[in-house]
Amino acid sequence: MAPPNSALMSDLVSGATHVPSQFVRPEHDRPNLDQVIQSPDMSIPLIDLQDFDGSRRSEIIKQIGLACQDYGFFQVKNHGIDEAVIDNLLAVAKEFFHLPESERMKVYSEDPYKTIRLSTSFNVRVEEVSCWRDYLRLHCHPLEDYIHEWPANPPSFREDVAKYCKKVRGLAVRLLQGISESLGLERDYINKALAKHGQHMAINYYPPCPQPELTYGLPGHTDPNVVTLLLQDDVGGLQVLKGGKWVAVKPIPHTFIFNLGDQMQVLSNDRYKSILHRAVVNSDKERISIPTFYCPSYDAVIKPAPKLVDDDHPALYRSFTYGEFYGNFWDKGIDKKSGTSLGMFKTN
Ligand SMILES: O=C(O)CCC(=O)C(=O)O
Repeated sequence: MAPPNSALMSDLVSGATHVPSQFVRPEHDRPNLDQVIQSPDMSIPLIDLQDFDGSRRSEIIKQIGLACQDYGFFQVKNHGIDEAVIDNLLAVAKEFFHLPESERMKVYSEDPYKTIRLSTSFNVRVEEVSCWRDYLRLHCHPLEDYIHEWPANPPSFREDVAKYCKKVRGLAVRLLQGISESLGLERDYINKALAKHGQHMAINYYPPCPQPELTYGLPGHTDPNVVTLLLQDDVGGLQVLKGGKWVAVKPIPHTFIFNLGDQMQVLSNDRYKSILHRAVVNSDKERISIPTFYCPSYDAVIKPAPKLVDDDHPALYRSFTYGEFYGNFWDKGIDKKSGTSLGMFKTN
């Protein structure tokens, strides 16, 4: 075992045969893994983006609209991002988490407002039970403002991550156009509502866990941003709440999982919802997942799209800046969230 003063959970629990008490969830808040729906037929829709910018656009927009309405989650294939870009990112991410502790700790911080930081759990400053996760969080847009802060080790880290970030940003912008159209809004309505845009990435590292039924990689939460594009390796662990039941999302290589965040719920005036999801761990294998949180810039004013507000559909949220929302999200901590963090922004 590593010395008990290791800040990162992967160092603290290395070689552990039991889950240390700070990671054990109270009995009413455990994953109940035997009740999770594992059937691929019950999982989230898989949308083929082939010819999205051509002959299949209206068909795909219909599929996106249905998936947003019924699930808040979907997967995409034929998205146009090269497999090598994805494989290189997953490889360099794993390499980073296998560096010696002293090397990784160079970017450690518990301050959620830092634009680059390696940390552990969710927000160690406010939570009572820890999550079985370490994570590296990077701001990625505009790239030239942040890339110099990123780890210089592994040597290809900056190049591999930057290539991926640029491609994923392109995909996010295209999908946001599709979502705008699915809501009957102008194609660029949502992209314009995000002002200068923000893009954050987390590289989540979940080591194997001797007692996965006692803890979470991440407990149920919604994402604070507008949309998330999640890349996961081949291990699996993401579960999505559907009809009151947790449904496992089996990894499909080189696809992305796309989910709506709290800002989309506001912009769409609740036509689309931000859905609870969680990450569970397993006893055999380490797991990497890499969400890209696509977001408004902090100064963007978020409110329901005027076209989606009328006498029958009054505005359900007041206007607020994303900066106001985001500070509240981190300060609350993930355990205290029941559903979204949107309560204080509702009109009644
Ligand atoms: O690891 C996963 O599959 C989910 C990650 C996630 O929900 C997050 O980082 O917010």
